[in-house]
Amino acid sequence: MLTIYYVAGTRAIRPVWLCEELQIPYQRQDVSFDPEFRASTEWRKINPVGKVPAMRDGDLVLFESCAMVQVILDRYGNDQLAPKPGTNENALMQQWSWFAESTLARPAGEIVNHQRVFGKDTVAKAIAEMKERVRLCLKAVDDAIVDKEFLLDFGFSAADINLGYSLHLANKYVDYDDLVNAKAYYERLAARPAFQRSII
Ligand SMILES: N[C@@H](CCC(=O)N[C@@H](CS)C(=O)NCC(=O)O)C(=O)O
Repeated sequence: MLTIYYVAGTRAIRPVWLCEELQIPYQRQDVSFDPEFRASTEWRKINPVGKVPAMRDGDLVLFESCAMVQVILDRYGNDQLAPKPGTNENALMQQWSWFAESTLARPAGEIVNHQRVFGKDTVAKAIAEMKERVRLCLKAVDDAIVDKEFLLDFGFSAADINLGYSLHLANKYVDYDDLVNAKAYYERLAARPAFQRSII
């Protein structure tokens, strides 16, 4: 049985959302986000840098949420939610998935980390700089989604799941009501029943 190690609000939402969209069997195992647990030998065997999420499928243990999304698609996707490998549409799915984690979620995640570590001693300039980086990404999404329901002409895909989580994260820290296309796109994604099931 596919197991997703889950903490609410984290990138565990991505693989859980995908399983819910695909309607495949999986088990959600809630784990602690407590730093002590994440530093434990037990957890470090699963995620060597003590982050969340992780996934187990038989002998396979994985960290990195977007890799989990791709592996679930490859193993259980049945050709759904992803354009054929090698096509331009698939290339765009890869592009937006990498963008979601390595370009948008990176500064958004650093806002979270910075606030968690420094508490009331946060460096306002550092937070402002990271918010600017997030805004730049949100503007790119806003421009890309004009007159489109989802990122790809293919329709709803794993790219929307990967980016949807990053928007969910950014939404908590950066105001982007003025980016009406990006905002409406996030609201469309957030209204999906499978997304709703992934956040509770
Ligand atoms: N690129 C990793 C990022 C994992 C990550 O940063 N997870 C956050 C929660 S969403 C975390 O565990 N943060 C704790 C920390 O960095 O100390 C992924 O996509 O799985």
